[in-house]
Amino acid sequence: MADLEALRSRALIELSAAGDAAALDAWRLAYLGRQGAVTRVLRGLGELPAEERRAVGAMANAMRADLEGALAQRQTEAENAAIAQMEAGGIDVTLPGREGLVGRLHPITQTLREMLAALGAMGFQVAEGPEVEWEYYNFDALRIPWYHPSRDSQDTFWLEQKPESEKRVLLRTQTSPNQIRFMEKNQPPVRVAVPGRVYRFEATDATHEWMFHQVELLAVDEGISFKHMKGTLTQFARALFGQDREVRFRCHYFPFVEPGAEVDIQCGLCGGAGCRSCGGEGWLEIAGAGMVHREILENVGYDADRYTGFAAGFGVERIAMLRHGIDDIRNFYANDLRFLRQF
Ligand code: YSA
Repeated sequence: MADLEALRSRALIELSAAGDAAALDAWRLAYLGRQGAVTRVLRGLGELPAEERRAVGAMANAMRADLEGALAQRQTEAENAAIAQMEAGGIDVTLPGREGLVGRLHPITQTLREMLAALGAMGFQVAEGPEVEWEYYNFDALRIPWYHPSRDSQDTFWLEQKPESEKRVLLRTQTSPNQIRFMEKNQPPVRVAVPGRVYRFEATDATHEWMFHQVELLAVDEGISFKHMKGTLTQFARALFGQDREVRFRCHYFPFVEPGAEVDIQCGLCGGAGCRSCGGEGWLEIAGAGMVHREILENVGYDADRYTGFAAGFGVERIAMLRHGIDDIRNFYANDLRFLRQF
């Protein structure tokens, strides 16, 4: 019993010296833990003669209860001291904690991925091409020579070059140069989708940005006709907008296709009746498309008597706007978290 008394006073002295949570926990393990000194005494009670066991047992149990109480009190004191120290250092511990910021995919990245997933399911592989492009691939190889009026519709960011350089470099105005790049390196059959940023030196408004994204589609094989193009593009549009949405094709001129078309989707807000969002038209343009011009197939070395193909270029921002009911394209790149957090 004298040993117990000595153990108790040693434990209390050490407890009063333990100043922080870590030291208090070490003390708890040393005395009250499974291998702690007090626990060992209690476990050894069975070895004592019966007449001593009762008195020593009562004393040891009382000691354990006292030490547990003393520990709880010291823990509260240590916590209060830690809080006081933080407050003295200018930290207000009553403020609610800060919520961690969780990142998310930009709505254009989300839309782009959904478009590529739908195209992947239809058998298109994905390829990429450079944003800084030769004038040749962006224009000339697509039958748009320097004097061609359709260059005007794609005002261009030209890159500064040394005066002696003969070949001019630009920021691509469309993803169509990748039709040429892909066909130069691959033989038919071709089914490829090329996503990417494009740049046009034009004033921005609710539906026009100077930097936006396109997804280019190209399919070349034996026997491909306009009906394959209509079927594929209609199925793709319905995968994005729902099976009930009407898709229409309007004649349009692009120098690198013959015949060419623009692809419209029925306005989801008015169902085709005409409203503010579709400019009263009832339809919204989502892509340019057409049958790849024979000369283009020949220039990349394909046998144009054997192979035919179709191509299309979709505007990703316009598709994201239609899917989410967004009325101004500039929202995507204003970096306003209130807008971006909605997706
Ligand atoms: C046409 C025929 C093909 O066989 C293949 C592709 C094409 C598309 C062609 N290369 C092209 O760029 N046509 S386009 O100038 O009409 O743009 C295609 C789509 O990009 C448009 O339907 C529109 O959705 C989007 N777009 C065009 N200018 C934009 C824009 N999106 C945002 N801001 C702009 N300034």
